[in-house]
Amino acid sequence: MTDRREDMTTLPLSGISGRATGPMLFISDLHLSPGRPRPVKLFHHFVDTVASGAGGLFILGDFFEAWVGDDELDVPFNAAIVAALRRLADSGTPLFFLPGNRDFLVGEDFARAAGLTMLPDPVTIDLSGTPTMLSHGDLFCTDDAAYQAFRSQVRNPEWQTGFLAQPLAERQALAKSLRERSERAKADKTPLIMDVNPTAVLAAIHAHGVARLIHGHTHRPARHEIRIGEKTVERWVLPDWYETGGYLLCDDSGCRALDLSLSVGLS
Ligand code: LP5
Ligand code: MN
Repeated sequence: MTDRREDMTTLPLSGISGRATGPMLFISDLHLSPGRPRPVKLFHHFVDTVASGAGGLFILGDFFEAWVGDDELDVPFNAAIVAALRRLADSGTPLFFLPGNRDFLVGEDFARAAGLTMLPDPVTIDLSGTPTMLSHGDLFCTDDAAYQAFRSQVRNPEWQTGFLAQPLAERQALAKSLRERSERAKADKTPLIMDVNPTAVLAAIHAHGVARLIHGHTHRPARHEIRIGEKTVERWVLPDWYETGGYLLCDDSGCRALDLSLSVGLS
């Protein structure tokens, strides 16, 4: 599989549009897997309630706990999730998917089955007149040199072709052992090393001329303000969905973070 998405850093600001009415919603880091039922329950509530009236839904990576190739579509757990996305798309909510470090191997078969549009990382869109950069966020974790070296390796198209040629069960086993290795590696890293690097964030903001950045990955939900001369740039960090789940809602009046379990009455 080639990963040309990596080369395409921006789309025309007018390149993405949603329903004429309805807010744009942003989610990431659901980490959906059969072994973790709560995010799955939250996801189905979200689709049936909040997302069904949205102008567009942007999924900014780590939607799945791990995705080792589009033959994962045949796994019944994944098929049910993809069917829910498809119903949402068919009901009129445009869906966009920007992969994360857990699901960068989603491909065209997945996109077709779910009825969504794949996005490169990063990508710039026009949100009610505000140029906004979307990213999973791991790109900005430049202090984590071991991770960035690993990232370069697995985002390499030749590496991906070789990996995808292996049987599904072997890929799943490799991903499992890599997860364990990653957890051990993280235990030796400081929280600061695993956060975004402010200089990398600033450089991307300058390079893309945006006034807002929305990303996930770090699981540290927040709204940060970055002062650049007279200008204030917003950096929104999306939450994971392990416990409560949450999403960012943006409309003509700006963006606000909403707690999903409160809005759907889950406890
Ligand atoms: O995912 P998270 O948030 O817990 O940690 C990330 C970084 N870790 C990863 C690895 C993923 O968790 C592994 C899961 C991948 C599933 C699907 C992939 C399909 C391909 C599978 C290929 C076998 O992304 C972690 C960061 C952290 O975010 C914070 O930013 O620190 O990075 C690491 O832990 C990486 C280690 O520092 C270095 C790992 C070296 C492993 C070398 C293996 C070389 C072989 C490569 C191919 C098998
Ligand atoms: Mn991530």
